[in-house]
Amino acid sequence: MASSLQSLDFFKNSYEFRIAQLKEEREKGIKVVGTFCLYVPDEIIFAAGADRIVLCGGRADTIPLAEQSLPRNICPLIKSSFGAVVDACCEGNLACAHVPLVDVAVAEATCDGKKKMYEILSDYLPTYVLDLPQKPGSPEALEYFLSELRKFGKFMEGLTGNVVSNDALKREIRSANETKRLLHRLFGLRRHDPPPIRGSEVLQVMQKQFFLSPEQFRQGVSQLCNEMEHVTPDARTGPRIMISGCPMAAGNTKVPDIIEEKGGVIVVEESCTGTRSFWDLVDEDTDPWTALAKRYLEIPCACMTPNDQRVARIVDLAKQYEVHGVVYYTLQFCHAYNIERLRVQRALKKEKIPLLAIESDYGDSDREQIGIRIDAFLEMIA
Ligand code: BJ8
Repeated sequence: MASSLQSLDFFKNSYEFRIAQLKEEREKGIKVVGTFCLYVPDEIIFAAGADRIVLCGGRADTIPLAEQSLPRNICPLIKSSFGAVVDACCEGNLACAHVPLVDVAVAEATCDGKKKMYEILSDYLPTYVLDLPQKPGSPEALEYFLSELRKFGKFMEGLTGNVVSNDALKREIRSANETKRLLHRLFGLRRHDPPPIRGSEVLQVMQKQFFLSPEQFRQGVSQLCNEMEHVTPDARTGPRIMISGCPMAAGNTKVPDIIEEKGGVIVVEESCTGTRSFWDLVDEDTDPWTALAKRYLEIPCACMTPNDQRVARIVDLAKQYEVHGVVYYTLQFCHAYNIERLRVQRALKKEKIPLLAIESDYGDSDREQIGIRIDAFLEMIA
């Protein structure tokens, strides 16, 4: 489906210029960090004078190579991310052009699959693992995470030779908050009925959030918002849908595509390629390290326990965006999001908001079956 929003071309055509920019930076000696997760603060990376690029895999074609080393029955995001690195390092096929540009991968201790994959990844790529408290609400968690962030700051100083000063950190916090405010503007426009942009289009934008530089990303989002404020939206009359669950890394658009093909109108995503990345801002008026630690511990990721804030956020978003139903999306073998579904489902049931659970991988073999289930769901909630 061709979009009427011209500003989306900026994101579609951004790949080559961003890769060229990173190559140039490396030639000048600027270090580039690869990341896999929202818990790794960009603010610290940029404050150290480095750049960053996302390494999360959303493509199916890197999975067979990964399965030569990893079990088949683990999450496709883990396999795809790993396969892209191995491919680039060993086969020279460069399935992921990001990998050769990266000096170090900064990973994070989230789910078991990722943690164990990172151990093997370090055979191919220098890998630093940021530890995370698993009970973010406990009194000791903030202190521990603060010490982890400071350690990471020291690591970045060693990598780049630059000091991570409080001033630089505050500057990067303000910059990241500016991006978050812009995304609030974009998502605010989606509350309209009908919304001026499709969910699959927003996903393409959000997949570029940790690929482009902050300035480039803001430029694109700002142009897009300006255009959205003036276009007459295409008539979209189907049920308003929220997607909630696992992130959809670049290359993975299957479920939103099917929802829209079937006539659903996606108005918001509660995921790391949706609201989770930008909903909460970092306090700009306090010690920057503490402010970062507090904000990052608030990320409502299912790897944490308990994760009440996610359940509350989903209900709140469902009301704010006046959704008729929630498609709960789990990547195959992601136990954290899969198990947490029950609590989400119960909370939504109290509000009389129906939920459809979809568990899928990066293959196409279940497309038809997912289509049938989504069709039935949309019919039920229409
Ligand atoms: S903050 S959601 S990006 S950990 S890899 S947990 S899908 S089994 S990606 Fe994530 Fe950070 Fe949390 Fe977001 Fe499940 Fe797969 Fe693990 Fe995954």
